Amino acid sequence: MKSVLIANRGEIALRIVRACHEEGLEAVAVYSTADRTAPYVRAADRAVPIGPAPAPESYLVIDKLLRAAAEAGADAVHPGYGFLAERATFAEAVERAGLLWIGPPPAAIRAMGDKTEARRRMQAAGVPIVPGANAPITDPDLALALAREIGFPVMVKAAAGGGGKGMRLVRTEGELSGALAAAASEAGKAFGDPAVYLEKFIVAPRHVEIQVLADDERTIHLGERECSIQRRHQKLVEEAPSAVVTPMLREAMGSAAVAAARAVSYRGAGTCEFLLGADGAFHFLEMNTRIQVEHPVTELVYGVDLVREQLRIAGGLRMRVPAGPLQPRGWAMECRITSEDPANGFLPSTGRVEYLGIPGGPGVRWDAAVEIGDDVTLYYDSLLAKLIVWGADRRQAIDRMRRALDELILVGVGTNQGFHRRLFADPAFRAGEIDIQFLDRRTDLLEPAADPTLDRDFVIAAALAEEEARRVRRPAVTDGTATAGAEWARQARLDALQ
Ligand code: MV4
Repeated sequence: MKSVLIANRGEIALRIVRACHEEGLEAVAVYSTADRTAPYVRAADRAVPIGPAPAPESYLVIDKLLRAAAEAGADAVHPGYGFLAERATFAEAVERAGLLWIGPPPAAIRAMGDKTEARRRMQAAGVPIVPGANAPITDPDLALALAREIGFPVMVKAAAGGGGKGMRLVRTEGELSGALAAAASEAGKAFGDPAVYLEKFIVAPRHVEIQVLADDERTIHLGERECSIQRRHQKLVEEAPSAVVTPMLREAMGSAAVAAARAVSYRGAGTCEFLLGADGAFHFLEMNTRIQVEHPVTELVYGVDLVREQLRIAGGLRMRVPAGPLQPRGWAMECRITSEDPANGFLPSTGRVEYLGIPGGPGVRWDAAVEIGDDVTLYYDSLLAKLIVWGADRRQAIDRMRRALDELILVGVGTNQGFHRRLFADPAFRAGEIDIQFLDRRTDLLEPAADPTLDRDFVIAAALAEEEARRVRRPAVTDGTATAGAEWARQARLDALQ
């Protein structure tokens, strides 16, 4: 392996470019017209245009990606997350083209993508699953009999699902047949497969997931990530370790995740999602067969570069993780900074990043998709950046995140920065009293609040934008606005491309 085509964009594409360079590999970016001047494109050694902004005409077109790999002489493909990362057909097409697939075997992707097959395989491997059906259910009478057996409330889920689509909560017998029909119809539309099945509904659990890593010799786990702070199935904050996972529970969940990975002959990096009940019982939900957005918090507490290990494993090398039991060191937390403004009902906001003040200092990592002058559009997901901190313990990580959130200045696009500030100041969150319903209870944290720092930020931003204009060796900005500074920065990059 000498050259890696990155079939993705944004912060994860830049993350992969950096890992390639540390491994001595060439990085090939692909970009749509909307991403021509993006940071990940400039960081790559080569960049190949793959078409217009809409992802179905660029980042999701397998032929274009394979042609770009051939054109650039790449010999491997890293899919990142989202887009085509969990499409077994893409992995197979990559391998058929004679390229190395930097991901799990296509058969493992396929087995975990079918939720009832995954349940059967997990049960056979001794992985605790949520009580329920292990095959799709069509007959409402059989469904009722099963629901009575496992006890209400139950959940109807799409067999081809994941991430919350085609899911219905059923509290009473009378609601069951309607929910089966509704979920099947939604699943048919969303996944092209109307098959649904039943599970017992777990009340107010935490979402705790285990990172696994497998090479040709070993399958290991790198502990848990706590991902309960989410809204409408979009994670907003993740941390490692979890405040409620003891070393004993970590080993129990870790062993289950390793058994899950072995059961499908897994290779590379993957994640087993579990629901962790208030009683300490845990249940396998699904396995994500890709690198995840929140992988940095695991990297910081285990001292492992997960993307470099993915590259090594795909190249047939052994992972560089010491043998023997590993312990998390300290505490890491991540805030997803998105272009979703609570002041605007959490609708995706657009605009130009007029000024960006990036948090720094000890223990702070900034994995970003955007920089000053970039336009935020509605073509892709709303993730602008991940603000990640490490501290010696949870309290110090929280203090550091609050300091970093105070340093962050992002002018021009509405973001959820204010929400993160309120969350990290909240006594219940600080005490670790969270579960997947936390934000349903605490809608007060989602309310837009008058932010007294905003005016100050804007003044600072305008001044600093002028400095940015000077840094890129442009004539002095005369009107003193952030907009002008951003425009100079953007123009400087476009000029450099001529
Ligand atoms: C559940 C559940 C409770 N009981 N299954 C949501 C997304 C999909 N991956 C599975 N999901 C859930 N499955 C049973 N049997 C609650 C959820 C759930 C959830 C899970 C993880 C993180 C956030 C969540 C938010 C709402 C519901």
